[in-house]
Amino acid sequence: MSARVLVVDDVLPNVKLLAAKLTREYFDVITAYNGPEALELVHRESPDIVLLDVMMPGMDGFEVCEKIRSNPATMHIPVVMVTALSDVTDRVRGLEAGADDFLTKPVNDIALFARVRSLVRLKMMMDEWRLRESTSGQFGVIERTATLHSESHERARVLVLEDSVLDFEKIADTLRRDSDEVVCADTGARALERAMTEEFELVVVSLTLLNEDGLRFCSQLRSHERTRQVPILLVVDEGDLNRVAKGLELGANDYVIKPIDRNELLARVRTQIRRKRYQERLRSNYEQSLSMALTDSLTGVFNRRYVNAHLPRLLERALDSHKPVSVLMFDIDHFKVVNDTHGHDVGDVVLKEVANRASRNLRTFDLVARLGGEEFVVILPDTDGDAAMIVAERLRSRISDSVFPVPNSNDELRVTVSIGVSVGGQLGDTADTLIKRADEALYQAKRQGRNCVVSDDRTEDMRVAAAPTR
Ligand code: GH3
Ligand code: MG
Repeated sequence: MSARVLVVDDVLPNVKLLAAKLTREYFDVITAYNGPEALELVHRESPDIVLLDVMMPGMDGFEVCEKIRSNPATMHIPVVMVTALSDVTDRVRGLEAGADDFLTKPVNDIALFARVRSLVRLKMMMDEWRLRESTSGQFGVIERTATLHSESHERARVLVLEDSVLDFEKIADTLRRDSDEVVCADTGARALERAMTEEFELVVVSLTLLNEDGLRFCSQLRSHERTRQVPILLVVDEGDLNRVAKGLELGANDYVIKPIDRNELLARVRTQIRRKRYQERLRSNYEQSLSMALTDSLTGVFNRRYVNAHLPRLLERALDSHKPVSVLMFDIDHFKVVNDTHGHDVGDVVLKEVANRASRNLRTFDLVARLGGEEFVVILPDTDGDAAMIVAERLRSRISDSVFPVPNSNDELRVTVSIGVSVGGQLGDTADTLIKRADEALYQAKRQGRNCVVSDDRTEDMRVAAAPTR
């Protein structure tokens, strides 16, 4: 994984040393010697991560970090503060300024590289989600997502794997300040069982368990689909940085060192929970807008865009499997009269009910779509002309045989549809020709007096040829 790292420090040898180490690990390094220069590079070069010194003349690291965080164009870039300050209050101040981590010089190389890699990996994943969300947002159906920093961090459900009652109590007591619900498990097996059956927004894993290695549990969490995305925060003894590095490689997101400082724990937990919620929001917006882009908002059935994408694929498959695909095209008869007599709103209700009746009377893998206006299409995979005619006839009668209630009135409506049928799945059949043939058959049905089913000529020929001779 190659990534661009911005190293910021006012002391030249510090920059050189860190840059050399990172270059040796194949990172692409850029450097800045003061706050304003760092901000300019952040804008111009959009690095994947910033390693930021805190004490610099003029603008210090806290301020640089706050500025990066307050600009929507740069707020997603991970920032690690690397500093001679070792006071817990400085560390908490750094985390509160929005830093993802706060490392004290001299920095352990293994821990640093592992940290950089895991933050860069996370950033790339988030970038991917943001990109997808913004693409899907171009369909204009979803309100833009709030920012990472406007997410709430309270009332999370947290699972803690810890076998020391004292340590668990300290963690739980701290997290309850944010009204979190904290659940304890004292073995990896019990923790895994709960993680697989319940929802958690964060898992805290102690690496100081007496009888087992907490990293095994981390690796199990990452290998199951259900728990792959849950953030993991490690709790480690000082001097155990090699295992921290291993944990970050395995996919843990962050760590705190014992003895735990409550404010630091809280700051790190909040970051993880916010990020998790933000990511969930991006993902659900994306999925929602995708489904909205492919469905008809009035009736909830698929739209023309989906048919255009899906029918060609069904035809390809039909060619391979030698199974036909049938298309029913139907249109409400004299729908204009419904609108003119009862109003557009009642017209809409009729459209919904027609879509409903069609969907309810088909197999689950058949597909109903509204092409526009009062015109619908039904696609029936693995269905020949005879079967398609039976389905079409059933559909026609389900719509015409029982009346449609008119909302807010005692009136009832009788609605009928005309249906055209075509069958494809042979070489040369395309989605366009199949739909066109069904459309021509539909036109014939209208001419024959409406409320009836007609198949197109080719489909009719195939049915006659396939019929048993008497
Ligand atoms: P035919 O039997 O020949 O199909 O006659 P028709 O009246 O159904 O056909 P025509 O094409 O003349 O009229 C279709 C009407 O459908 C006109 C249009 O206002 C109405 N319509 C199209 N889309 C919508 C919609 O989303 N809601 C409502 N309520 N009406 C719609
Ligand atoms: Mg019509």
